[in-house]
Amino acid sequence: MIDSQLMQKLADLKEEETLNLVRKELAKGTAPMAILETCREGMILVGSRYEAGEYFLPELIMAGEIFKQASEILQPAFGGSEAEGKGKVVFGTVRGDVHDIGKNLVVSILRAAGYDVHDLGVDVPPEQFVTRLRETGAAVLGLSGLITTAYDGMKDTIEALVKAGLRDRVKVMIGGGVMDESVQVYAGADAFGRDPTEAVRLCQQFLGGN
Ligand code: B12
Repeated sequence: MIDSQLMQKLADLKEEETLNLVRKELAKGTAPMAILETCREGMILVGSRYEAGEYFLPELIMAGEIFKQASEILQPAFGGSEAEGKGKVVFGTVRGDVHDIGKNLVVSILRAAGYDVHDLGVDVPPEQFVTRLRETGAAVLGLSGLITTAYDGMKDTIEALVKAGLRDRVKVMIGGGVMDESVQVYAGADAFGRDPTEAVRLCQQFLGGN
């Protein structure tokens, strides 16, 4: 059982205590993905406090910093080796959205699982995805988004793929805080994934291999 304090300490922005709890859980042998999930729940609590007017932008930034440090502590535990040649994936946060903590996590876990990931960063315009898909010949596109305006960023990106004649050879998966199956349908994506494990499973499904 993960110490329930972890989620709470992160939500309360107690940096040192949060990071110590992460180290303690790792030392106890708790699965890194479970620790990560508990941290993510802490971030959701931060979001609720922001919505309720208890937290403001500086608190969101602080929470982001703590989460980043926690994931750096967890990173080596995800193991794996890079560029095992399981296939190419282009990834990015869509236009209008600058959230990248979740995206970065998914990217590093996909790399650890052996995929060659081309990360385009945040606020990526549709044309940039098209260009990189052409250059790399990647057969999978991962789109991340955390704000509701990202729904259209995703839709526009997929429409750009259609216009460029790439849609038939590129599978598109979406994810991020506010995304779900209904956005998948709205944007015209092939799949929605809730977390990095699902991203890996989808890549296996799209590209074959284990
Ligand atoms: C930290 C944070 C910020 C930081 C981001 C720092 C950074 N470098 O990313 C800063 C301070 C910059 C920020 C800015 C803003 N934010 Co903000 N932010 C958050 C917060 C608290 C946490 C997000 C986070 O990192 N979560 C942790 C990660 C690990 O989770 P995740 O991103 O969901 O990713 C996981 C999965 O979703 C999945 N996943 C992610 N991507 C993908 C992709 C694929 C393909 C797959 C399969 C899976 C997958 O795997 C990840 C790991 O498990 C959320 C609250 C929340 N509930 O999410 C608000 C939140 C997202 N922000 C919000 C808002 C409103 C804003 C601002 C507009 C605020 C403002 N007034 O300026 C700006 C946006 C500016 C912009 N244009 O983008 C709202 C969005 C509301 C909405 N419905 O649109 C939220 C929900 C807060 C709230 N409850 O009101 N924010």
